[in-house]
Amino acid sequence: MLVYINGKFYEKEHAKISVFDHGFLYGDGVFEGIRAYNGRVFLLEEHVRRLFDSAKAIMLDIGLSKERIIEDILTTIRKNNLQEGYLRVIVTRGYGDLGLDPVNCNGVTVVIIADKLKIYPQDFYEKGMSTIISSTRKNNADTINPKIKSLNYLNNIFAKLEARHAGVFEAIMLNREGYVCECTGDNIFVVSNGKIKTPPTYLGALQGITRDFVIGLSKKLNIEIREEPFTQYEIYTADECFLTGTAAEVIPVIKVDQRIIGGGKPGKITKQISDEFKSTVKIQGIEIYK
Ligand code: PXG
Repeated sequence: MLVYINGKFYEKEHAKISVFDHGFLYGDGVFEGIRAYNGRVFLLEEHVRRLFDSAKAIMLDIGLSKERIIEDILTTIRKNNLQEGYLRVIVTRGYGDLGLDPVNCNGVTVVIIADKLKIYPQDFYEKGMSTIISSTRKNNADTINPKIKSLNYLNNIFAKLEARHAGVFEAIMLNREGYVCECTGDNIFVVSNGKIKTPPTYLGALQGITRDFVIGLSKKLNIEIREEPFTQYEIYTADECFLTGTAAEVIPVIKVDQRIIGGGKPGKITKQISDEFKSTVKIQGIEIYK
């Protein structure tokens, strides 16, 4: 495997960055997870746009154009001969000293990794997965805004630990007011009376690229979809629930805090969205080997 670090490629065992990198010392950086299917990179421009927005929000100058990063991402996949895979782009404030002050950093570190990632067992996609509602609340949007895809994931990791201790793989997170926001690494949707709802991101959620794509798919399929605040009650009493994410894709949820959702089976609308998603990803995206 060849890993990109600041414009050069290194074998996996030699792909290393300094322990003085502020991404490592302070989580001072941003990242993206991107997917390639069938020789195409899915929604690459959207991911790169969000990467630049996250960087701008933390006052980090990536020092490369969007076009350059897109080219470097494609080169990384080509060098690894992949048709399918998961890409991780990481940009940190770079090498500095042990002080917190970003002024002492020497520039940015840009890393691109092309690998495989499977976060949930295949079984979950067919039978649905169980989740819990975490007692860890989302970071408030006026602190580290969850819209920034930053390297500070501790909050989400607390909730993930809670999920694993409860014997499940994912946890739903609420904001301080008790509104449903998202999961540790996925956005959330509920279906009631044939209508889909997902929380508005201003409540404290990442503007998921898959989330936005699924909103578009629902409109295309003429299924009513709304961005609307709701509480855990609307999840417990929903007909269907599903999660979306670059790694997770579209995954049905059939149990939350021991409450069975719908009939305990992936719902009809979830299946419709998931099928449409699977067929679209194969034909849409920037061709890697043209
Ligand atoms: N919310 C959060 C907090 C995320 O980190 C999503 C939603 C889904 O967004 P996209 O744009 O991918 O549709 C994410 C992204 C993992 C893992 O190992 C998950 C993400 C990122 C990195 C690792 O589960 N999720």
